[in-house]
Amino acid sequence: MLPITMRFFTFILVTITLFSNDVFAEFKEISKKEFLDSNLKALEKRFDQIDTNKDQKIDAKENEAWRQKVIKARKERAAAIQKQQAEIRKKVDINKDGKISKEEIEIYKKNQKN
Ligand SMILES: [Ca+2]
Ligand SMILES: [Ca+2]
Repeated sequence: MLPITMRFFTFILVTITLFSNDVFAEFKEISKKEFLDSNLKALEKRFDQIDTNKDQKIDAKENEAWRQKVIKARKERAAAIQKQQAEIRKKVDINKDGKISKEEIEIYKKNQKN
């Protein structure tokens, strides 16, 4: 792959990531207490999700089940991103030769702006 194509797909990937998570959703400021409190809540929620039998302990079985769940979610997310990338690649590759030319990138960018 040409470096420019790689840069382009990095750009697309970043764009997808930014629009799918509200990474830069209006952020004002947060105090240390607010930060810790919100993270503590998130941690507590996470604990409750892992502790499926609600005995207030995480045993090896629950830990492994959670680990598998996290791995599965990551794989699904990676597959979804790959699918999105493939779809974009298909759209960009106007002449369907399986390669992305500089011109095709320029046309795609231009169409994105409109
Ligand atoms: Ca438990
Ligand atoms: Ca092409």
